[in-house]
Amino acid sequence: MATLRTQVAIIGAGPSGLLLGQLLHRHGIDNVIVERSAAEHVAARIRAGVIEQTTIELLDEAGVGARMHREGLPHEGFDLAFLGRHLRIDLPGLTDGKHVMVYGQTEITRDLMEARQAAGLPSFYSAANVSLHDIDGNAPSLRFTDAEGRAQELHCDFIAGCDGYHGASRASIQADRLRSFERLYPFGWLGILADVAPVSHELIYANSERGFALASMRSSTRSRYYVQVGAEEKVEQWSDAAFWDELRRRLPPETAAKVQTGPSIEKSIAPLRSFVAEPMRFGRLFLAGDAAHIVPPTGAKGLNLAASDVRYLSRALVEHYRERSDVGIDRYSERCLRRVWKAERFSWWFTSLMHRFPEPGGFGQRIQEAELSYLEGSVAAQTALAENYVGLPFEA
Ligand code: RFL
Ligand code: PHB
Repeated sequence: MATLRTQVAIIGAGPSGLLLGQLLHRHGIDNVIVERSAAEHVAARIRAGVIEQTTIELLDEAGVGARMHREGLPHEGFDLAFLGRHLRIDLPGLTDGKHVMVYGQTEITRDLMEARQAAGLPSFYSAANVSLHDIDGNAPSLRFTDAEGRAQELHCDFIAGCDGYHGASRASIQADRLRSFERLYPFGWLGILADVAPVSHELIYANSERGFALASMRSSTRSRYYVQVGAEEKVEQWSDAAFWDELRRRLPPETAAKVQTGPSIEKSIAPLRSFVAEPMRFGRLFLAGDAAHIVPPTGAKGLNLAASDVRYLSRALVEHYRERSDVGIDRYSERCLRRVWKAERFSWWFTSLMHRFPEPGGFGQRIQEAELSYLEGSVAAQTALAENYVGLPFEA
């Protein structure tokens, strides 16, 4: 067995793991990333699109913001469409000047992977059977099989579990030390990516009789659209033509008439789920990002929450190594969870507001209509939506 040593062993090369690695490197802290998938697979995943100001700042701090500032699209508002009406949420107007940026997770991942490679930082892609050892002692380690089939042992001071919802980190915690909270929604999102101009220069979240739809984008020539589908539906059941027809039925008629269609570059269904695992630290293991929590994508919070965990974790580790203080480490879980639960609340609320729920009696439907109508007439309600959408401030 080959033996290696580093300060921080990072499991997972999603945005959490890659961003953490880059921030630690900038502070002179050694780290090794161990990732189950091949690098090409990681680089090709299509996911999030909207990033908050605080995430933009963190990417700058990691030294990977240049292309984002050149190619990302600053967005100052979005539209809610419902009941034949629509409401524009003016982000800077409601939040004292804040906005968001549309820049794909795929691009962020690419920028981070390139920066990591340029800095010559060690990463093991296509690593199999990653296991965690001695997280409660002072000398934790990871074992895995590398891409060439060699057994590897990686000794470290800390392990960062950045391996997503289905990863090995959370799964390695004894059940009685972990408390999980979960809500499943009776639907998923069918998403399509296509090289056609977006139907509008801002995002449109539509609540229609046929279900939710979202018009988003990646650039002025690339669109990202989603429609709510039943939890049991399969992507194979959806031809591109069927998708475009359904999307147009759910958007306001004048918008639907302008939708440009084309072949899909990517098409997939994501189930919708809310999930939180507590705590987020076990001895020398820290969970970050989707490994610890999932939000339904409606609020565009998943990637941003991952970045917020990484912000707390990178600062805690810098304090540990530079200032010999473990305050940040000891408070990591509690600090993250306060922000996580607020984003969980917002994502659940926005999902409940905009989707159609299979529900007998129609009470929930009327409440939804009342809430939308309240939002229309209340600057206070719009402010609450806007301040959550642009991202809540960090605690001191
Ligand atoms: P990831 O991205 O899942 O990365 C985890 C990595 O760990 C690897 N891994 C393992 N490695 C080693 N050993 C194991 N046993 C392993 N098991 C797994 C995986 O291969 C992977 O590379 O988690 P991370 O880094 O925490 O990042 C989280 C984000 O990816 C996620 O929250 C967002 O994509 C959520 N999300 C959105 N977030 C936003 O902030 N704004 C959005 O607009 C937004 N839209 C979305 C979304 C997610 C979506 N889907 C598909 C779930 C839209 C969609 C449709
Ligand atoms: C996306 O463009 O993928 C996207 C945008 C906004 C969301 C979710 C996903 O709320």
